[in-house]
Amino acid sequence: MSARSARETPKASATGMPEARRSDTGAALAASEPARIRNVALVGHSGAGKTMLVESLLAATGAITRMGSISEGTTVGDSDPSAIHQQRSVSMSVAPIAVGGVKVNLIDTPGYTDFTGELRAGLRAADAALFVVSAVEGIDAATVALWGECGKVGMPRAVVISKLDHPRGDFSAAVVRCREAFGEAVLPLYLPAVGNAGLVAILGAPSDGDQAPVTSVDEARGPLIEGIIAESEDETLMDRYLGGEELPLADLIQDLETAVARGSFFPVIPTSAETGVGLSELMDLLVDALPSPMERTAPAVMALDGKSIKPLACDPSGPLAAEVVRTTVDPFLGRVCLVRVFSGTLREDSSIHIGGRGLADRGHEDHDADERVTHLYAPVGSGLKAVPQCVAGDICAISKLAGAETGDTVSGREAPLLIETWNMPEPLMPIAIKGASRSDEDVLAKSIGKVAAADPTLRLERNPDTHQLILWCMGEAHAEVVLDRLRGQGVKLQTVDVITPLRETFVTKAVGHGRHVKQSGGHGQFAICDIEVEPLARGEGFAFTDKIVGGAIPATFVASVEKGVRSQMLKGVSAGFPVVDIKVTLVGGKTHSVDSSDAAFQAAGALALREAAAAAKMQLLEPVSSVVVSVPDEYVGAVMSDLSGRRGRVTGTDAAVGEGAEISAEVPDQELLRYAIELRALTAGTGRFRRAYLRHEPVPK
Ligand SMILES: Nc1nc2c(ncn2[C@@H]2O[C@H](COP(=O)(O)OP(=O)(O)OP(=O)(O)O)[C@@H](O)[C@H]2O)c(=O)[nH]1
Ligand SMILES: [Mg+2]
Repeated sequence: MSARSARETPKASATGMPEARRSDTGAALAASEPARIRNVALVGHSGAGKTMLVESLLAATGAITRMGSISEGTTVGDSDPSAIHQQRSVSMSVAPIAVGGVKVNLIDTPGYTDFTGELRAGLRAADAALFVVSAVEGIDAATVALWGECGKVGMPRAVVISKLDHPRGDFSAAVVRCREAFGEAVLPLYLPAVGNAGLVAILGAPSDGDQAPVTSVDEARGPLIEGIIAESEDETLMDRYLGGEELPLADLIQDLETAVARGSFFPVIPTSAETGVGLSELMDLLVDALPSPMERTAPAVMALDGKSIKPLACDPSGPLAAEVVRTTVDPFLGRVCLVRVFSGTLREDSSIHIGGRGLADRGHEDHDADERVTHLYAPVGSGLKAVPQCVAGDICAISKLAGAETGDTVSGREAPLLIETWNMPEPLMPIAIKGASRSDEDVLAKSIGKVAAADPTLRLERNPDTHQLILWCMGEAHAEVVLDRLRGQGVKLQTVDVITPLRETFVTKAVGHGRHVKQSGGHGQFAICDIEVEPLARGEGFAFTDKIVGGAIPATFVASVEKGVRSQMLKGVSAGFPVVDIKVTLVGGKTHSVDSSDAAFQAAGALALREAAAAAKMQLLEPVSSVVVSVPDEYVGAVMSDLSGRRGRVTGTDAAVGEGAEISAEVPDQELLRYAIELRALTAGTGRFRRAYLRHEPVPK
């Protein structure tokens, strides 16, 4: 098949087996113009074969001399130690191939849910998505949801059925499942030949050299032609076709390619990374049918003051607007930023402005800095090849940018711009870590900032109540990557149980007598105070009143009593958790003219509170969060009953938001520690939730 080239060469390659691949590795690195660039993100469930597909395309175009393997950890895409260890991609990676003078940036994304942040970044850098569906395992619900999301933003898509060579691979069944999941506009352009020796084109007349397809081409041709015509802008085609007219192949192919680039028709190509079947046809499709960056709308930009600016065109001579889609820390090159250029041209030795906004809640303060591009590279997986420039539409890497983080905008120093960041997923699974020793704590404190700066799906929290260092992660696999990165920086650390920050309060009134008297030898200590403690309403915190009559305790020492009470409240009185929501009234006491002091009254105040607590009925309070879960309708029942199993109170359901439902509930934090992964298991990966601290509530007995 051949799209734009079909117009130049009337005999499209779709009529037969495509010729052997031309290789042009030089052109793969630096594109000269946007029209000769394609950015395609490979997406689909974990294990579908995305990384191997990229590997086989790199080998087929001569970019690498031999294919690596996942099990040996030798692929271009998965070179991260965590990826090798986990035997799956843990981050996005970009590798360019040259196909007939066109630079195709293959953006491999991880399929595992923990790494959706990387998937989002990959899609941001892409102009089209290639859904890789395994002929063995099929499609998961998260991939179906992603298809829908791409549909909403009109992203052009194509489908690759992978692992054709696999003994259990079933192409026809995979196509049926794709059409059920993705819709009727998904149709194969080729069929596998008997024995998977090659592909047979469905469009066009069979030639002598064609091999026998496994199923009838004639049966597949009708629906394909009708599918193309249905999406064609030429409304006369259908009548001509129904009237029995043989439509010119070149016209059909042109219509097909237009529909693909527009995101209304989705071709399916069978492939095997193992045997190389289908790679050539896939490359033709990528170049001919997928849109160039010029055909896609760039994200909205604004000036630094927030004023919006007219949309930017993908023009190498326009103002520079680029976005950091990924950041890594290289031991030699320092911070390496993967950048998608939307407008203008990035050049070596040029001055740029770097700005980031809107991620302060994850520990990434808003920032602005002028920096210099010293080195520009074309990324090839984790490898970097120096290039002099990067034009609009292309993807490159910049090293040694001191302050740049994922999501930042790179623009010209004279006309700084801001691109609104894409939607990044919120990390919702906490893990607590600490250094193995005190000196490791110091190394940890330094390294953790670096690791967090490179990963917007990681949030750090130093819990003020428990003093634990909490890493909010996307899930266990993500946590493992974060820990690997920290250990890679030489930190010896251990994970510990997350402590839920409980609090304590008084349920009944009580009095406390604080007597701190030490008068044997030397300067003595003398302080006596009597307090009454009574419960306050939830959330009211602390109130202190002085009801002493006759100056039994002078005002300065009244303040000392209050200080002592407050510090005891922070330390806790029985269970070691802070005391909240109490009113303390100072009702009496005694002072000594020489031996009384601030310290003595603080000690007496603290003691009085402990005494009162011992006499009162106390209660533990636990944090409760408001949780909003979004799920497809079929999971609503399961999610609701699971929430009540977590001591949650469902406060409402809303079915009106798009497809699926939103369930609101109030759930104790203790029950949410692993909800990020448990909800996923409960809903086949389709459930999402957000949470916000609500209040502390009594822990049920
Ligand atoms: N037989 C066969 N196996 C394949 C093929 N492609 C990939 N595999 C195997 O399938 C497994 C998963 O392949 P990957 O390329 O890592 O899959 P992925 O889609 O990148 O997975 P994630 O990175 O987790 O999203 C590996 O063991 C591959 O060797 C293929 O064409 N044929
Ligand atoms: Mg992979």
